[in-house]
Amino acid sequence: MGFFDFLKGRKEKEALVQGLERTKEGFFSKIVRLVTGKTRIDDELLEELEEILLSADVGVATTIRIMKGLQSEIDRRKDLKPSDLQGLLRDRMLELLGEPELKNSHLDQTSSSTPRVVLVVGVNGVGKTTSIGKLAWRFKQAGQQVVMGAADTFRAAAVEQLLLWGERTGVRVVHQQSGSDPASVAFDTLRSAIASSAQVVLIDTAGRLHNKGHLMAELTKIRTVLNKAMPGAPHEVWLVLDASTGQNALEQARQFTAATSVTGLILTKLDGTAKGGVALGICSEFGIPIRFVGVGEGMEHLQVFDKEAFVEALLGGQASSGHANQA
Ligand SMILES: Nc1nc2c(ncn2[C@@H]2O[C@H](COP(=O)(O)OP(=O)(O)O)[C@@H](O)[C@H]2O)c(=O)[nH]1
Ligand SMILES: [Mg+2]
Repeated sequence: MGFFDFLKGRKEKEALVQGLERTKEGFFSKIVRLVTGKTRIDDELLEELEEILLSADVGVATTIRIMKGLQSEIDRRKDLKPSDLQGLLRDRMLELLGEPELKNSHLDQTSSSTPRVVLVVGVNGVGKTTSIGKLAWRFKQAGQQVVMGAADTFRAAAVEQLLLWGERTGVRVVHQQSGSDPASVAFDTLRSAIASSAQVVLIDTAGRLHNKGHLMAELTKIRTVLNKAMPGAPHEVWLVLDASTGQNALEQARQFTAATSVTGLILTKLDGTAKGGVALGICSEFGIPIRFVGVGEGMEHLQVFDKEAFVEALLGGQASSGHANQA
C-alpha cells in the first residue's frame, strides 16, 4: 500500500462533480449533442469530436492519441454506433490517466522511514501555499503529525500566508524572516520535524525569482540540503499546476520536469474553468501521476485524484467498457 493511500477513503465526489461543472458543460453536453440523432460514425463526426477535445484543452498530442485509438477501435468493430462513442472515449481516458500510476507505482513504496518529505514547486500564483495548507489539514485529519516549512522567503506575504494556514489547521510552521535563504529554512524545517518525530513535512517554495535559471538552481540547492538533513529526502516533489491556464500548465510541466525530477502533480482551480481536459494531456504527455486536484479555495477543497471519479464527472454516467456492448 502506498504511503498516501490512507487519504483515499476520503473522497468527496460531490465537490469534484461541482468543481468540474464548467469543464463538463463544455465537454459532456457537446458530446451528447454530437451523437444525438446521428446514425453512423463518419469522418465529419470524428472531426467534430476532435474539435471538442481540443477546445477542452486536452492538447494536440493527446487528442491525436485519443483519436487514433478511437479510429482503430472503429475500424475493428464495424457495428459501432455514434452512441457508443461516449463509452469508448471513457475507456481511452481511463487508459491515459491510468498509465502514469503504473509507471510510478514504486514511488510511494520506496521507504517507510519518516518523516516523509514533500517539496512543493510551481510558478507564482498556481496555488502552492494554498494546496500545502489544505494538505496539512488533510494529513492531520488522517492522524498524521505534520510540519510545514516556509521556504518561499521571496515575499514577506508568502510567509504570513503559510502562518495563517498554520493557525487555521493547527499545524506548526517553521519559518525565518523574509529574504533569508530558502535552503536554510528547508533544512531547519526537516531537522525540527525529525526532532519532533513528525510524519509529514511539507515545504513551500517560491515560484518567481529573478529568472528561470535562478529558480531551478534554488530548487536544486533545497534538494541538496534536505538530502543532507535526511538521506533520501525529499521523497516527493509535487508540481502544482493551475488548470485554468490550460496549455500554459502543459508548458510549465515541460519546463519543471526538464529541470528537476517531479514525482507527482497537483492540479488546482479545476472549479471555475472549462479547461479541465488539460489533466488528460498532462498525464499522457509526462507520465507523472496527478496526486491531488483543487476544486475550490476552502480547506476541504483538495481531493485525492481519482481517475474514475474524474472521468465520470466529465462524461457522466457509470464507467463501463465499450466491450460490454459488443454484439
Ligand atoms: N478557486 C480556486 N482557487 C484556488 C485553488 N487553489 C488555490 N487557489 C487560489 O489561488 C490563489 C493563489 O494561491 P497561492 O496558494 O497563493 O499560490 P502560490 O503563489 O503558488 O503559493 C489564491 O487566491 C488561492 O486561494 C483552487 O483549487 N480553486
Ligand atoms: Mg505561495
